[in-house]
Amino acid sequence: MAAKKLYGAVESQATMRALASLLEHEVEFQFVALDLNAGEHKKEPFLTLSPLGTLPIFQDGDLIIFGSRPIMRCVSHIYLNPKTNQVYMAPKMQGIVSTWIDVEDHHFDPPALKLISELVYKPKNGLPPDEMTVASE
Ligand SMILES: N[C@@H](CCC(=O)N[C@@H](CS)C(=O)NCC(=O)O)C(=O)O
Repeated sequence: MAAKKLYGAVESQATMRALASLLEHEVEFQFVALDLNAGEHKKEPFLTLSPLGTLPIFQDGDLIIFGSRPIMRCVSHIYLNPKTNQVYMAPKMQGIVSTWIDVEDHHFDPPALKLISELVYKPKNGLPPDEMTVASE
């Protein structure tokens, strides 16, 4: 069994972010698919790995990281790949990168997720989008 594991769900966009980073850095790992609908991620042993009960979770030996952005940052530092050139070594540049990762996480992602839900998933399931929500985002 691989020492490195990504626990996630194929329908989770946060899992896809972590997956993209691992693949981009050519890391060998085992993908462990959890059943979100069955609430597998809210039960042990996963709750110990991810106390907020969210996916994805990355396990690399004794290192456990939850949250797609922390996983991406960790992967890009541990498995530094000169080809992808994603890591700034200069502390000032790291500060700037942290700022914009935070902005994306808190200001771009939440409205984007609402729009995806209204404009992609609802129509896919035969439901009309909520025009008020779409307009407000
Ligand atoms: N900011 C977190 C969000 C994690 C998150 O909310 N993941 C969703 C799947 S995309 C999840 O675990 N949902 C199940 C739940 O919250 O019960 C990240 O990027 O990893």
